[in-house]
Amino acid sequence: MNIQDIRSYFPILHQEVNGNPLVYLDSAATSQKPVKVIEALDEYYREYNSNVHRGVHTLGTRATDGYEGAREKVRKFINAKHIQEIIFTRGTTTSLNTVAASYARANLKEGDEIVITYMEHHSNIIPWQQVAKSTGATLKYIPLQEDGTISLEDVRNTVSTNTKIVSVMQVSNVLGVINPIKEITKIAHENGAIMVVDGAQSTPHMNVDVQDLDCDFFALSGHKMCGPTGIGVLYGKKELLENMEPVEFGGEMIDFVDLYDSTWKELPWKFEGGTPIIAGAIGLGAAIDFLEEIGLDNIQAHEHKLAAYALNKMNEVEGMTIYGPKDASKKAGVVTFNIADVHPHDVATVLDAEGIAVRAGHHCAQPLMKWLKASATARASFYLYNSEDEIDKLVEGLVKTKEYFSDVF
Ligand code: 7TS
Repeated sequence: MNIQDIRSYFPILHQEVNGNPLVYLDSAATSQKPVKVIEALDEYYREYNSNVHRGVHTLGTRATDGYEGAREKVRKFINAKHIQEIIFTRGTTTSLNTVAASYARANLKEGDEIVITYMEHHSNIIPWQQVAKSTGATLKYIPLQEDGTISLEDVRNTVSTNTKIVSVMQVSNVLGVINPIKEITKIAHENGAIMVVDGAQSTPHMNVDVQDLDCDFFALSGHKMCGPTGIGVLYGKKELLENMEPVEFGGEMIDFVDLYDSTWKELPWKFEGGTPIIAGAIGLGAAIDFLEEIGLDNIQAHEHKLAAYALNKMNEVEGMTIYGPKDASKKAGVVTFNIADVHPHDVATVLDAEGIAVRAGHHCAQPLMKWLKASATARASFYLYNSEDEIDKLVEGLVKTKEYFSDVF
């Protein structure tokens, strides 16, 4: 993987921010977009913008082919068995909410349990809190080990035959931890529960095979994997989706509408009410082509190298606290940290003046922050276009930040 070649595909990277070359280390929030994706969107709007599944006119047919072609690309990308199992949504948040609103509300009752972990993103916590409130089910948390990883023993101790849903992120957006989803799924199934996976941070960075994981639902966001914002996917096993009610009702998702009752289209369209996210899906398809050309294995190996390099270099900075596993082999390309007593927002502000973009805050994981005993942290997240040089700049920036604040106080 030649990093200069890779960087040349991302026009946004070639600019100065505050008088310095941009160092973009916030890809866990959203990734940058390669020319291929930008051009796919441009081409759609310039040449064949049209609604889908409607008419017979040429532009409409081309738009429908583009939209449905993108679905097949997603199916292949995550190795789903059937095209009907791929539902386009607005993103991971919408996908998880769909499972909660449709499957969970219909199937859970008092005495049932939903099991999640302390490291989940808010979008994999709050929908289950709401389900618990409305059905009387109980929400339970799998605890974390000292280094922020999950032990299967703790999974076995938390999941029981009362558990109906286990929902776990595949990769943590804060700790970078990669969770053993296949093994957790096995434990869920042994107890008669279904397995939901938040794949927002895994699909951009590693090969995902939903059949091999054997999970029942899987959620992803296009914008984190080089695609446009506003498009995501809910994968669900066909036999489950077939028995679920839609969450949104209106155009596109109906078969026949009478005065007092209606019937739904077949899968996957019964879950795609209204004019779908046509440009977004086509852009996501182009992003998948791009990622597959580079190779997810190559991307993961590159990020792994960057994470190891960053952990090493950052640990040398005095006063540095790094959260999560210190062993890079257990991590994706995310390093979350605090430096001495400097507030992470101040860290991010000083780094921004150097052209370095990192995120500061609670990262939409307040229960995890509580567990880490930190009100907020700074986070550097890497992707295929980042280099070791950029990590050197980050480390220089962190040394500067620390010196600046120790002079002030
Ligand atoms: N799940 C995980 C693990 C995430 O990291 C995010 C977004 C989401 C779900 C929600 O995805 P969305 O596309 O529906 O918004 N994470 C972050 C982040 O870490 N910084 O900004 C957004």
